[in-house]
Amino acid sequence: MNASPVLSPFAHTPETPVRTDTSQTVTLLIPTLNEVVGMKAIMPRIKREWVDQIIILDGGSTDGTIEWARDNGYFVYVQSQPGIRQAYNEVLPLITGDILLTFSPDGNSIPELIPQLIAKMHEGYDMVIASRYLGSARSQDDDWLTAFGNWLFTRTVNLLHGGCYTDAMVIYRAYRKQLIYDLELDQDRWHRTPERLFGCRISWEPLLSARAARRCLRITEIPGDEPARIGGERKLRIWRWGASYYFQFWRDALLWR
Ligand SMILES: Nc1nc2c(ncn2[C@@H]2O[C@H](COP(=O)(O)OP(=O)(O)OP(=O)(O)O)[C@@H](O)[C@H]2O)c(=O)[nH]1
Ligand SMILES: [Mg+2]
Repeated sequence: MNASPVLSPFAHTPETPVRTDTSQTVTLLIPTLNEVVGMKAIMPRIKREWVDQIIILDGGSTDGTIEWARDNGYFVYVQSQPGIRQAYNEVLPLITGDILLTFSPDGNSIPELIPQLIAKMHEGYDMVIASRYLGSARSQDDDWLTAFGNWLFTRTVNLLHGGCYTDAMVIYRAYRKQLIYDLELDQDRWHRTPERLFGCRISWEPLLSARAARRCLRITEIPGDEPARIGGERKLRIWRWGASYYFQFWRDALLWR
């Protein structure tokens, strides 16, 4: 029996695209920081022909992640500055795809959803999110605090920036690379103050969600369970990152055009 399709909360917006354009190329970007256990389990499930380019973006792993990836034929870029946003910025010139698909190899992202994300992008969306909370999708990685935080931040983005997200925070998503420039995600000035205030380095997915909604871009979500992390250690610094993202949401609501 076929399950009925889960409609994205964005599905009824006037911007819903209908065309299918498969000419846009795709780069799969996989950030890693000591994730060799996850890499060994997850990477064999990714078919290389699904995408046009795969980049392993490493933060200086010392557990054999880099060696394993290179031995298995993956291109690895090792960042020189700490922080995941800094890593994204460094690797930008090497990204050849029109579409960027960010993926966590720690077991949290289900590889088999990659073709669905790409197919949705080819329908003409600017961003497609693999939501952990859409329909029957669930996170097995959440504890009560991250579950509450993800709910609160997603609600905040929806209220302040006019989004319809069920998951504004997840890394597992595809978007047009051009959005990085159009939404000024690559500009240090939008991240510097919260990073200094709260003493951390943040990523840019939450700001991308807020600004894409604010600009009324063509956004949709598909349901994507989040299995538990495999091996390695959590890098997320809940309080510092949370405070930084909250700061960004409110500042954007007041200042960002
Ligand atoms: N290159 C690089 N990768 C990083 C950095 N910090 C985290 N990552 C990797 O980014 C991927 C996504 O991390 P997240 O899922 O956001 O963080 P996490 O530590 O897994 O935390 P939870 O998923 O909440 O358990 C993982 O493969 C991490 O190893 C970094 O500074 N540089
Ligand atoms: Mg993770």
